[in-house]
Amino acid sequence: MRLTRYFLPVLKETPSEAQIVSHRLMLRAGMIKQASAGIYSWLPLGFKVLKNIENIVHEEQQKAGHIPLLMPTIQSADLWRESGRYEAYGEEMLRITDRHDREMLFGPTNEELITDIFRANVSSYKDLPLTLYHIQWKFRDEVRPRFGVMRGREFLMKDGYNFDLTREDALHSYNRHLVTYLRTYERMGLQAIPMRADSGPIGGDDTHEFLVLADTGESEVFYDSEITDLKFGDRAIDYDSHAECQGVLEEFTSRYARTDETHDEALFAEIPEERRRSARGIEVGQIFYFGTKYSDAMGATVSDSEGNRVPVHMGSHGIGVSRLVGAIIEASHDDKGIIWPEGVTPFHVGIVNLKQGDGEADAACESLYGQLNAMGLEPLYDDRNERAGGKFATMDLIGLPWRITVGPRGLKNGVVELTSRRTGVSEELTPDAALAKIAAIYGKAG
Ligand code: 5CA
Repeated sequence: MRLTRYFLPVLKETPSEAQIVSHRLMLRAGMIKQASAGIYSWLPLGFKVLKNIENIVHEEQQKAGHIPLLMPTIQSADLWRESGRYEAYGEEMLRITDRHDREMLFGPTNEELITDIFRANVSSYKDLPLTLYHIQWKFRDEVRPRFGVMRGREFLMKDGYNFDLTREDALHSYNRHLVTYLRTYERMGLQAIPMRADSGPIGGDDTHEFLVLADTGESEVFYDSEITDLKFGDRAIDYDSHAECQGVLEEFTSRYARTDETHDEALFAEIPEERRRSARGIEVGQIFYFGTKYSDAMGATVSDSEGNRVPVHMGSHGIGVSRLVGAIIEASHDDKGIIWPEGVTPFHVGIVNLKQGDGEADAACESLYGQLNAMGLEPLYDDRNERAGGKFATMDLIGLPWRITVGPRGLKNGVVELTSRRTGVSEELTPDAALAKIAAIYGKAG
């Protein structure tokens, strides 16, 4: 993409309404625009990051055998009456009436809708296990929408639902989701710690929230510092193996880590003092096992191997897709702007032409731009007639992890400059060597 042909409305001034750094940077970098309280338009740069996050979520879910579908945003109130949640959900639910006076709602979550799909189509234990998920907009009429996309009213969520014959199988589904979540967050450059939490309006006893530690987080958390040394990494996992998934759950949840809702001072005191930590965290996901709560209420049964009708065991599992954009920025920025992890960056590399209109500089930039595109990478070429300082400031603000700077002086010696946004370290390299290095970073053939 050439910057002169893109739509990147960066702001020079720091917006006064934004209280936390991710909100400020998302507005300044032209990623979002508020449409009304807690509701945002995703401008091109923000939309690209959102899509990258969605793609990682899709890939990791499908590796575990979970099946994507798409349910609507608007749901019928009748289904929610069946589960008993229509009244119980309270003020957070946006209730709508259509022209025939039928009561509808903008879905805050989808347990009812998915259970209805299940009961209409599945009737035998032979069709289990089954996990269906989607990535869809939700609406929760939060009392205090704030911090930009972190606590929105309209927000994008991945929500997945498992259907199993037995409690044991459903707990395996729970564990399997935990593994997929660890992998998903790590691919986004995040450490998200599973913590024992409270299940709230979704219900059930088994639930973990995934928290990214950050001073601006809305949750208060307590944990054993040893937990921050754990990494899933690129180890192989057999998602069908109950023992392997259970092993990962034990590894990642056996140390003390709880949100304030379930915090237990006495247990916490048993950890050696130097390892006790209290901090703040951003909740980027939550997994639930709630057994037969919805299948009992809504009659979602299957026949077991002896022909008896039994209610299915279920759980639901959510990732805050739009919140993650803010969470990643909270975890990765400096005073100049955003620093995107390679896994989610909106463009792989920026090209800065120090002297637009100089024949050699223009030709070198065009050549780099063409070759990067040919490799299947997306460069952002700053081809504006701007001062170098302005171009650097824009690149630093929007946070591309790598920048190639091209100027007549370097070209005389046959070199360009390759700079890491994270470390600030620059190297002088031939254009070919710079391309080879970028190709290697992103796993492309140079
Ligand atoms: N049905 C279950 C799981 S599918 C569910 O709704 N879980 S949840 O309530 O925990 O939401 C899942 C994730 O969505 C949360 O962990 C959080 O990351 C994100 N989320 C929840 N509310 C908001 C909000 N108001 N703004 C942005 N993200 C949110």
